[in-house]
Amino acid sequence: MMRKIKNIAIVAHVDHGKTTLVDAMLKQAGVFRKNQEVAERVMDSNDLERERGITIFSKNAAFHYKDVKINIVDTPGHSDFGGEVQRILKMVDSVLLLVDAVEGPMPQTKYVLKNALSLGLKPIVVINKIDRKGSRPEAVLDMVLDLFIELNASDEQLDFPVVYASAKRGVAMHGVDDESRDLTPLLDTMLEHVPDSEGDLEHPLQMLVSAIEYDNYIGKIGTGKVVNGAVRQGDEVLLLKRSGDRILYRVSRIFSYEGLKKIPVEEGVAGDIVSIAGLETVDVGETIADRENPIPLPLIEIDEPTLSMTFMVNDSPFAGKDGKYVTSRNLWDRLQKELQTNVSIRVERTERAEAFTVKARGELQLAVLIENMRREGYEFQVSKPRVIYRELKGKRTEPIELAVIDVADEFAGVVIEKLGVRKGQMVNMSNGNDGYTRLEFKVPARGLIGFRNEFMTVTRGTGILNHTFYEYEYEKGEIPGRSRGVLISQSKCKSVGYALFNLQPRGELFIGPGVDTYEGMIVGEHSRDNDLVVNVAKGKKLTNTRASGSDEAIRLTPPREFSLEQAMEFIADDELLEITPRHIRMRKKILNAMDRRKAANMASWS
Ligand SMILES: Nc1nc2c(ncn2[C@@H]2O[C@H](COP(=O)(O)OP(=O)(O)OP(=O)(O)O)[C@@H](O)[C@H]2O)c(=O)[nH]1
Ligand SMILES: [Mg+2]
Repeated sequence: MMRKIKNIAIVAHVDHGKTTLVDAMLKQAGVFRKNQEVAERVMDSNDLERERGITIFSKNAAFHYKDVKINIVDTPGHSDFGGEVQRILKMVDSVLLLVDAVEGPMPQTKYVLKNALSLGLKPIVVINKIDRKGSRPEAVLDMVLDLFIELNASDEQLDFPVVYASAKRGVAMHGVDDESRDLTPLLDTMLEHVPDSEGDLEHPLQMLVSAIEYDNYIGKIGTGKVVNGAVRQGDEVLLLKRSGDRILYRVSRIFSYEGLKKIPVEEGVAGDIVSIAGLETVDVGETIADRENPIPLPLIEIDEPTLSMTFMVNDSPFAGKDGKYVTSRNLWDRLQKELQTNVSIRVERTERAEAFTVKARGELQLAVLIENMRREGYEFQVSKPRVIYRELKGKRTEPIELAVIDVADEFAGVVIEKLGVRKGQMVNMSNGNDGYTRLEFKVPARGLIGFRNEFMTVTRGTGILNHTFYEYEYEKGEIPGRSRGVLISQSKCKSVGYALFNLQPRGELFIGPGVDTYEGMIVGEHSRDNDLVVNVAKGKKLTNTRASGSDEAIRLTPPREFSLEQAMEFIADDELLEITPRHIRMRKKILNAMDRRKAANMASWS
């Protein structure tokens, strides 16, 4: 007899507890051996995921509950990866919509719910983190209901089951005040409400590829749901490409999911989620079909990128000091390799042989690529990210984001003012709990680049800013860039504490003593709006041979540190980020001060 299968994705805003809930399910379903050491958030297995504490790639797992095989897909909550969630939804029969019992629905909750509803899925709502201080499950449930209504849910969809949970404690219940020791109420709700994944076994094979990965030994692997029919190892199948091409391949391996593992199997049958190797050119959204009777499934649309950045060979005076891969050929090949598995980015050549354009859905997506590359030993430079404009009826349109902001009441005014300058339009304002105000804005993506630093300053680090792509609209007019200039090193030298001390009144420094700098390298932010060239090595008259930087007499303010994303947002159009395995430096595009002045003059004449 065929086993029943149910395919479910967990979707939510970032950090609402998806991966933690999958942990708890797998544990309680007996996927791990007794006493086995299991890392927290075991599905976040990638290095960057563990460091950042967020999910970047969606992942499959499977467990058995009361004779049903449940394929569960953990998805990323950050808005840059929304496109991935959109694709994953095509391989499941229902979703668990998680909502944080304190925060309530957030921009990405809306995005994933909108997509799930439009595919006709009937979500199960899970109000999570009810153990948190400030938890307000009833109010949050009301907000979720409003969201369903706003998104035009059908009557059937509106009639959603609700489960309350603490993923962290591994408990779930039907009523907020019910006693519970485990996730049984949630699992039972899943069995009852998620339709069985059925397909027609007699029908010719149709499998929709929703995700791809690359394995060094077996090559490209496509993962997705077998919608109809069956596929066996060694079968010849037709790959129906997005381009319309049809290519014959032999299936070399098939895997099904058990726990966290991919298990080699002889065949994949209708209803199950499987991974298939042997189709060298397989891509997301394409159909793997029967060779005699190929019938394509509807293609999966892929969101167009909204942000672009130039990646170029490192030509700073320190080029080649720590990188293993430094040539334009290395850079191009690595970017091409990225395209193999990352469907939402684009890579283009530019008129310069050593520079390439990389387009993506957001800054985090670009930052993840950059971070991975520097870990692999690449050295290169990138420009400030720019939004991608589009034409509509002969006029320019630009990407608009929907931003949701939670701030203490006293900061609401200044945040509204700052976003006004950035052409933000307030669409909603409401009082949350505990003296917090929630503000909702439609704001050009262009206006948000670089805003986070400022936002953190004006809210003294207490504000929460979330945003997600909303739509393209006609261009909103000029938005001012960085309001201050930078401090620039005048020559190749090692910084000296005494010199830095004397520079402190000029602005905020980004380096401490003993740092190698070069002419044109940015070492701080000027307190005025113009750039200033400074000498970071000007020592006191050396009367004895005291080591630089160890002067006890001077007190240096700790330098401002930047994360990669902060640095990407900070730089201006005439500046670059130099990325090496060991350093991230900011620099002027034109390193020499005289040359910069000449270039500026030329620009003002033309
Ligand atoms: N108090 C409390 N904390 C929770 C609960 N569930 C998750 N968390 C915490 O919330 C944080 C985020 O949890 P994750 O499971 O990584 O959230 P996620 O939805 O997978 O996040 P992304 O994949 O990045 O979108 C972690 O610090 C968890 O420990 C819960 O039920 N109660
Ligand atoms: Mg996660």
